[in-house]
Amino acid sequence: MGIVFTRLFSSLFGNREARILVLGLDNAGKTTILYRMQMGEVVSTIPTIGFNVETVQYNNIKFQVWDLGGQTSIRPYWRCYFPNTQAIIYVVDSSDTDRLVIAKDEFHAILEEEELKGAVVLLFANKQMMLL
Ligand SMILES: Nc1nc2c(ncn2[C@@H]2O[C@H](COP(=O)(O)OP(=O)(O)O)[C@@H](O)[C@H]2O)c(=O)[nH]1
Ligand SMILES: [Mg+2]
Repeated sequence: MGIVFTRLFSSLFGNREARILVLGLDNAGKTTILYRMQMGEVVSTIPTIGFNVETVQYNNIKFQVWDLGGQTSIRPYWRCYFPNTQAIIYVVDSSDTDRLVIAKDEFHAILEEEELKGAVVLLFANKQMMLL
């Protein structure tokens, strides 16, 4: 999987600095996806802002992960991470039917962000096997 991503990302971004945000509700499977990509060490930090951010730097591409939902008060601080964002991977836990509406609302809120208007969006429906 790592090699596939390497080829894909190098063809997409070349040598430019780029950022990919991996977003979704807590428990959606974001951290698991990062580890599956095996692109390096996942570093977890809590900036003074107060939400947990996981980062993997892979060549010129920085993957940053955080959980959406919950505290609306910290929302303005997300914007620190928006500049230079080329892509958003939005992860939904398909089996978490109780929170699908919240996941949808958060997704729409992200799409409304002015600074993310030019970003490519991948919607990743995770844990679908659990629905069978
Ligand atoms: N069945 C199944 N469970 C998953 C999958 N991806 C993640 N999980 C589980 O879902 C839980 C939350 O995953 P995590 O990556 O920590 O979610 P995050 O909060 O979005 O970072 C963990 O118990 C994972 O083992 C998946 O594709 N299928
Ligand atoms: Mg996580």
